[in-house]
Amino acid sequence: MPFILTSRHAAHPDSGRVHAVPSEITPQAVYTNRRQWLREAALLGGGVMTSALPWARAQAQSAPATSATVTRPGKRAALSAVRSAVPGALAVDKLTSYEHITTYNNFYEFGTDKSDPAEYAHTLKTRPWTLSIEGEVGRPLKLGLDDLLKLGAMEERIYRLRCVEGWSMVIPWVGYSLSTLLQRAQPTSRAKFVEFISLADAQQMPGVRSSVLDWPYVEGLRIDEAMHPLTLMAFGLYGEVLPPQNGAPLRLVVPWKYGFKSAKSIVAIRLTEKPRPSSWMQANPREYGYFSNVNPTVDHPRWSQATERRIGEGGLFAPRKPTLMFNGYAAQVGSLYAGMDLRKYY
Ligand SMILES: Nc1nc2c(c(=O)[nH]1)N[C@H]1C(S)=C(S)[C@@H](COP(=O)(O)O)O[C@H]1N2
Ligand SMILES: [Mo]
Repeated sequence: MPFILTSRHAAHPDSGRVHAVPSEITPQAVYTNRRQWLREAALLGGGVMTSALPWARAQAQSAPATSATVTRPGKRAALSAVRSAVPGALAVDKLTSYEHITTYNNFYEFGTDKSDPAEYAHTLKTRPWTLSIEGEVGRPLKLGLDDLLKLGAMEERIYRLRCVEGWSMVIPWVGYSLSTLLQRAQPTSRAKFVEFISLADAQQMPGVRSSVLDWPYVEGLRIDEAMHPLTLMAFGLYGEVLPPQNGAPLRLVVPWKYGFKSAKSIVAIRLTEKPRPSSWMQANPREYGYFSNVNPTVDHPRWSQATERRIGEGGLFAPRKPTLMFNGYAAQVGSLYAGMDLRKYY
């Protein structure tokens, strides 16, 4: 399915980004399997398999992409990972510093200032933690954090994060594709949408006593978006477990959508036949739609979305960067929206 460029997109200076690099043209299954195999070979090290196949070892060693390279700058527990082989999962942009990623946050359950989550989220108790997967599934699940951490192979994914407010970061997440988790629950044929529900506990989260949003924080994706390999269940960043302000112990990351789609501190995932309006849609239906794909050609009613400010790069007066269609992930996700009017479905 080709991604249909409207004349509006074609006219935009960023439209040249709607292309694929060779690794992304290789059928994904082939590419992923090859990388997976190389990774397994690398993990086996001097074991039976590689000594039986000396060329395999040489190949594995010449593939530095198999182990994570981002070093730990914080003081939290390590969460080791391999470099992701999912096409598009390793942005080459300069990483935003750990300091900026963990002190400039949106997490309204802890207050509405950017500095509130870093200041107040230490009261969040992340163990024990249970995630429930429910609704249109053959096998409803209740999973504890230790089970969740073991459920899939942890990958390092370097994603751009674009907030609807017009700022962006580049974050090295650690986690695995949401599809790994959803498949365990065996979605039924009626599962068309997926809801993500964050914890809302006023004891631990002072912001939940305010009425800025209807709690719990709820977000949602169409099932094909949820199953896309780039959609990440994140447990860590910078090679460590998530700090509370970034949505510990597990949060969603959907890199081609505005940041608010990526719900933090999730306690339930519900598969449904019909979409449910998200917290932001309820708060302001005129300003926030269901899809919220990053799109430089569709402005927010109160500001332009054509450009963005990269946090940590030059401050308020630095030149703004052009915002990319689907946040630069058009080659990977554009086909999900083929034929859709992205002005109408914003
Ligand atoms: N539960 C919950 N999830 C949330 C939010 C929130 O307020 N509550 N804010 C969203 C917004 S607006 C953004 S930009 C990202 C910010 O993620 P970060 O602080 O890890 O960069 O989280 C999103 N997820
Ligand atoms: Mo945001």
